[in-house]
Amino acid sequence: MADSQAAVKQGETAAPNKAPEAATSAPADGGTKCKNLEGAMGGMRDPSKTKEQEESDEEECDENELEDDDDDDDDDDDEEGFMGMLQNFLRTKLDLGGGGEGEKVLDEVSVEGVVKYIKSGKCKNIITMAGAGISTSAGIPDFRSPGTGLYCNLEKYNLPFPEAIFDIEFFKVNPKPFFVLAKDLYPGAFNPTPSHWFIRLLHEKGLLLRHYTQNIDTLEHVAGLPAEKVVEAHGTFRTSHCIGCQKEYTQDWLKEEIFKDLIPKCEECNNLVKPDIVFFREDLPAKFFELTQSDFPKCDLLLILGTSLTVQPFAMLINNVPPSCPRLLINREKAGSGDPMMGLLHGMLSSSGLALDSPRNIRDVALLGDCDQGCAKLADLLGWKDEYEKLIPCKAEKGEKAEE
Ligand code: CNA
Repeated sequence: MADSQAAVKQGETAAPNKAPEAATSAPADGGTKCKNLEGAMGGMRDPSKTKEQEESDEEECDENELEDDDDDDDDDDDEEGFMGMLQNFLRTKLDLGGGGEGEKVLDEVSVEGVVKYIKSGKCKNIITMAGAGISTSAGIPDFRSPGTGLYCNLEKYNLPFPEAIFDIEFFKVNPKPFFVLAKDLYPGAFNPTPSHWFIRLLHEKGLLLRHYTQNIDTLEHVAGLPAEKVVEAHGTFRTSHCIGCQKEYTQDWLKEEIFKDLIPKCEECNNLVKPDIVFFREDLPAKFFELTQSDFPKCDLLLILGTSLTVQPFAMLINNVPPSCPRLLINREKAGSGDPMMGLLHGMLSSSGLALDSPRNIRDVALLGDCDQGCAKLADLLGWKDEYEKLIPCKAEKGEKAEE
């Protein structure tokens, strides 16, 4: 993955469950410091650094920025992307620049209200935003679920804290846990879940503007979503690069190394080779910034599925839809009510994110529980049950057998 695209990095607003040793185990940063601090503008903190380390990094960052002319153009584009997100956020939340409170488009702020809205034909540009929760029923653990999430498997992967597995600085020092996980989760070993098939059905119905996913398991592709409909915000396993000389490697080459239990090393310079998935503190793909700019203003229904909405900048996208756009969260827990921008705005705002519990809520709905069940309920209420079940291979098979 190119290290030159975006100033906004992947990171978390909160870093629960950090082991104290995590604060000292990460190495001194080798060249990504400026970007880390720019990432911190989104309210993120580098989980492995102390405040003192961050301050000293900031000083070095300023110096590096003065020297680093080559990156200026890219940085300008990146800033535009980030500022666009910020402007949308402020327009929505502070009523700056027009629009005011959104119009009420749901007759009823409920799942039934959302279904009625979809059925009315007024809703034509649905964006889906997904996280690890849409893939847990395929057997891929998320980070946080009790009992199954990576939080509960720290010993298996020899991790000081769950996010370390996707932390670029941790990876440079100890890549083994990542490659053990990569073998466990390697694309091809899992099948799409009913939630993936529901998103595919939205596409078949001509309603899906774009699917934004934080997942790296490629299951939306296996479910047949065309590549142009999918934004893999946190990258993909399809290509890999040497983290030193940037030589590109194919998925087959990487797979062979991983399945031989080797740590993939560059044939040219012997540095580590890493799949192009975005680790914490790395750049998100340029496609993410380009498409969010054009897609979110057009969105007329946002479906948020299986995500804790804690990883930035992905999580803050929920604020980029128009003020009237309904937002439906399908998740085991209420997520997204916190304010991802508070770190930046230093308390200027009292609330943001989903307004699920606000008396002024006119558009946010939560369908709490299992994603697959939530999608099945939606399909049912929408009158799409038969089509939906025909799309899901195991259900379709059962249906055929029953007919025989
Ligand atoms: P997360 O922070 O682990 O949150 C998952 C959310 O989904 C939680 O709120 C859970 O309660 C909820 N959840 C879990 N299972 C279900 C279910 N069956 N039905 C409904 N809700 C459920 O994961 P996020 O995606 O929010 O965090 C983003 C990280 C996780 C990204 O950087 C990913 O790359 C990373 N990740 C991806 C995968 C994958 O590709 N499948 C797996 C694990 C982690």
